[in-house]
Amino acid sequence: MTRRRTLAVTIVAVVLAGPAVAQNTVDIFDTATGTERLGTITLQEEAGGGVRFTPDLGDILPVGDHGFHAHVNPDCGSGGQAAGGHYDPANTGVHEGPEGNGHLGDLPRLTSDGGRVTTAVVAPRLALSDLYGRALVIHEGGDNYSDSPAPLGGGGARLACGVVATATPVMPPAALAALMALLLAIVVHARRQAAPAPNRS
Ligand SMILES: [Cu+2]
Repeated sequence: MTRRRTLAVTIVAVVLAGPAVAQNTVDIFDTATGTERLGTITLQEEAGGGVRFTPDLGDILPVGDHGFHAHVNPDCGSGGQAAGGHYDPANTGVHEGPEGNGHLGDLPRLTSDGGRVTTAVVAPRLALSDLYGRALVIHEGGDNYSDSPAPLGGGGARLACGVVATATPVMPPAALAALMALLLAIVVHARRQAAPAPNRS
């Protein structure tokens, strides 16, 4: 195979493998014990912007809506209180829900029918990188996306919590292999170019 052909095949492989899709799976724990794992929430960046949260949680949440937010600190200790307040990098100081202009950490409510909680929700204003090094908190009550009549949507106690690791976005193995091959091809090409060309005088 010629060098040009190798390079072309490699580029096609990279394109076919697709862009690196950032994804992260967060273990969610009962704040009462801090150690009982209740399931997971998988985070995935949406192609058009925003982050999709796909829960896979046991029947631990009472039937109904539950406030769900990104809190500032990557710490679920002290019954979830160590997570601190809602993630609010612009210091808006207001709770307006996922579509509003308040806390960036205001996520869509999760809903439990008493069985497993598996319905995904999408927070349109977030990027996955906003969530690294934060905590996801699920509250006992619902969330009216307002500070009235109760602050922070009125969700009350912090039932469940999980820390989003500070991690590098995952690149699919196929894309990683293709990228390595491309880099190798570029290095080989550059070395051959650098070699003295015969009969050039
Ligand atoms: Cu919260």
